[in-house]
Amino acid sequence: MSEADKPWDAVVIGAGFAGLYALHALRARGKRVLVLEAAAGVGGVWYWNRYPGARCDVESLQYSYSFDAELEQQWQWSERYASQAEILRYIEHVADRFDLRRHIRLNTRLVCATFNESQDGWDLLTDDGLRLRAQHCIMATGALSVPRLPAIEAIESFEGPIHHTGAWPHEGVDFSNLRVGVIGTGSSGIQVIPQIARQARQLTVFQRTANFSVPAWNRPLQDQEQQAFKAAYREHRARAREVGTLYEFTDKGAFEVSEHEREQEYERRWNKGGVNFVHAFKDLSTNLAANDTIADFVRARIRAVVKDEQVAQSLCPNDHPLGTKRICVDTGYYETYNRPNVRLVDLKKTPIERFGPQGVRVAGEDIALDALVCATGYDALSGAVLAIDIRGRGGVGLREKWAQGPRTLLGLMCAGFPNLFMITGPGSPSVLVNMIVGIEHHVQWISDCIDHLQQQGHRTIEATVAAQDRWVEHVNAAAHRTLLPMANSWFLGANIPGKPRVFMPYAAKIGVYRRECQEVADQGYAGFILSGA
Ligand code: N01
Repeated sequence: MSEADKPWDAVVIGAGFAGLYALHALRARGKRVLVLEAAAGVGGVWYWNRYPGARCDVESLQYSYSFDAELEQQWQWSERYASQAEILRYIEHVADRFDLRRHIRLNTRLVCATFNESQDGWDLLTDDGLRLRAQHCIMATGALSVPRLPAIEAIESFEGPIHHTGAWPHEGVDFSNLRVGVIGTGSSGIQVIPQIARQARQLTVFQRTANFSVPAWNRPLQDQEQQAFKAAYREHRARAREVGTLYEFTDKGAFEVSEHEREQEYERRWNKGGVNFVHAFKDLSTNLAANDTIADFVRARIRAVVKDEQVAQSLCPNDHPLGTKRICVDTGYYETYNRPNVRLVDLKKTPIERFGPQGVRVAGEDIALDALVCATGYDALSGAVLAIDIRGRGGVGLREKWAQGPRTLLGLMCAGFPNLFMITGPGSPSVLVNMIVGIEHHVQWISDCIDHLQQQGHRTIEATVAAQDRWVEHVNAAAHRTLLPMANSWFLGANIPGKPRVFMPYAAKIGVYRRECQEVADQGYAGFILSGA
């Protein structure tokens, strides 16, 4: 067999933060690795999400790789929260700096992966007919990478352009002088709405569920603060491996302080900005009465900003506790509704009846639109993996195995699918923590595991059904100790009609989870079968 025909030690699917680091880490350990990426460039979600206002709500100094001390010292972030363009520049820099591009095949979508039982490896087929064999297949496909358009009556008959925030045209979109509709008020909608409002002649926002949003107070990073943070990077990174993101955590419950102190604390955090706000008291995510106090604070803020009382009322979330849907972070979101060219349509009161060529009909009124923006989210967490026809032992499909919701061991592997790893898969903390912290942990665990298999002369590793069942129960129990399952969120698959409702991320501190993963490895991969000398 020529070198070219040799199976890859690993084929990684996706060239976002996860795929790039997996390539780097495995290659550094002497493995033959190839990355397949459907897009024409690296970057994953940061390649696709080019909508105006797109930026990360984890502070830039934390939302970055920790694996290379020189990289983290040398890269200069310009703002407290990095824009999509800056994050993409960083990812491209990483791809060049570590010479990753020569092992990335762009414009290549994996369509089918079949476990070959006689070879103990994966046979892969791409959309352009390329066939590959890999001993290990690593899904770095992202938690929020399958955009979802809304299923609204006759939407296809609309004659204007329809843009999804998660697949934004690279050349940008000029909304000047247009009548624009935006459907969706999650993190993407809340970021894009103020930007479009500044350009469009008329903006109509179609809101199904009001979300809680806190101000970002984004600003340029001062050299001094950047240097100070970088001087303590090792300590910061170590702490992030325990807690995910470096928020100000507290041991105090919301009712252990007076009402006045509680309000002052909310006020202080609101004025600092960002997701830190939701960590004001330790019981806000577990005690509904405590949660009501912070939710009331935000509702009062909305009423104070939005001048039209009815609009303010519609913007006040009232059907889920704060934080049970991903909290949004905004710049001037609520203020946007005071603009004369912005209108809110509350779909709870007046649902969309149907689209037509020129716009949309709502409660008997035709609203003319020149362009439509769908900030309608993703088939989250399991969607990207299930988009590939994956067949494990006996030709059984993953879609069949996950028909009642995703089942994994540690969010890393799935029984019946040997040597198939997922980075930040369902059943791991994934989207509940700083994604890059979760990604780096998984890549290291997977790399150690593959090394271990090779050193011990094993060809396969596979989760046992019993261990997987225990893990699924454990993940479910962790979610139910919190208020998280109370919202119809994408964490639960509730945004996709017909998707089984299972709380997918593991709601434990990442430090706890890391120790659980380490214990499994230390016990010779307890709960997994290692076989095939
Ligand atoms: O998507 P979403 P997103 N008719 O699913 C509405 C990350 N992110 O792209 O709530 C009308 O949250 C839907 O309504 P409802 C972050 O983790 C981060 O905004 O289902 N409306 C909802 O309002 C985030 O959580 C950043 O009732 C419809 C919206 O569309 C995740 O990505 C920035 C509808 C979808 O909200 C996803 O955020 C952006 C319909 N048929 C994203 N279907 C930052 O770091 C859906 N909706 C800042």
